[in-house]
Amino acid sequence: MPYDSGLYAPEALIEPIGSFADITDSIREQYRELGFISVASAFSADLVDAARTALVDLVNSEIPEGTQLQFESEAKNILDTLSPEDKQDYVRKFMWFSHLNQATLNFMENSELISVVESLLGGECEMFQDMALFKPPAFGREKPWHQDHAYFNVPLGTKVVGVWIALDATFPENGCMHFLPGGHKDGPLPHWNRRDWQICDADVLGKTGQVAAPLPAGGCLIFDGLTPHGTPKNTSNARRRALQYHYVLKGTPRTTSEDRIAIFGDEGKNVSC
Ligand SMILES: O=C(O)CCC(=O)C(=O)O
Repeated sequence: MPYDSGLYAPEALIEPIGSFADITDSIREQYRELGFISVASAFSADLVDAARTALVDLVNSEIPEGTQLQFESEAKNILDTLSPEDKQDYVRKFMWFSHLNQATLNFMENSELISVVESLLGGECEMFQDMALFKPPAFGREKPWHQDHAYFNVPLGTKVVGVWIALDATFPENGCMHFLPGGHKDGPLPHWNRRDWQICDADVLGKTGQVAAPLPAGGCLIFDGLTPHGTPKNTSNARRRALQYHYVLKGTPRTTSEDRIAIFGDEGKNVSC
C-alpha cells in the first residue's frame, strides 16, 4: 500500500556500538534515554549463515501446529513453482519456529544476548515471542510505525525488551529499522488499523529527530516496547531477513485484549506484531 515518503526520512543514521561486550552502564543509560541500542557485531558469520540455511529449510518443511508462516500477496498462485531457495523471497513473516532447528535455537538461547536483556530488565527474563521477518527484495512491504507494547497483553508499565537481529546487511533502501528516539518516554500512543496496526502517520510526520539504524549482517537492535519504530518497503534487490524476539521479566502477569485496547485503541483486538 502506498505511503507518504516523509514517513521514512531519517535526520541521521545511527552508528552502532561494536559488540555486546561494549554494553556498559553508560550504554544502558542511553537505552533508557533513547529507547534503543544498536550493536554491530553481535553474532558471528557462522551463526548467521546457519540461521539463514535453517530458515530456508523451515519454510520448505511441513509447518507444525502453533507455527505461523505468512507470505506476501505476490506469492499467490506461484508458490508451488518456486525453488526452496526462491520461496523465502515471498515470505513476509514466520512465527513460533525457533525451537524447531538447532541453528535458530542457538540465537534464541544465546547466553550473551540473554544477559544483556536481563541487565536491561533488572532480573530473569522470559522470551514470549519469536519471529522472522523477511521483507523480500523489490516488494517486501512496509511495517508501519508502531509501539510493540500495543500488540502485547501485559500491563502498562511492564518493561518489554525487543531484540531485532539482522541476518543480512540492512540499510534504508532494503527496509532497515527507523526509530523516534526518546518516544518511549511519551507513553502509549493511540494505534489504528490502517496499513497495519499502527500509530497515526501524522504522529510521525509531525515529529523531528527520526533516525535510521542500518546494520551489518549479525548486528542487532535492542529496544524498549514503547519506542515508536517502523520499516519502509524494500525497494532494493537485496534480501533483508531478520529475527525478532520479545522479552519480559519472568513471571510477568498477563492482561486481556480488552485491557490492551482500552489503552492503545479499540481497532486492535486480534493483532500480531
Ligand atoms: O522487521 C521489520 O520490518 C519490522 C519488525 C517490527 O517492527 C515488528 O514486527 O514489530
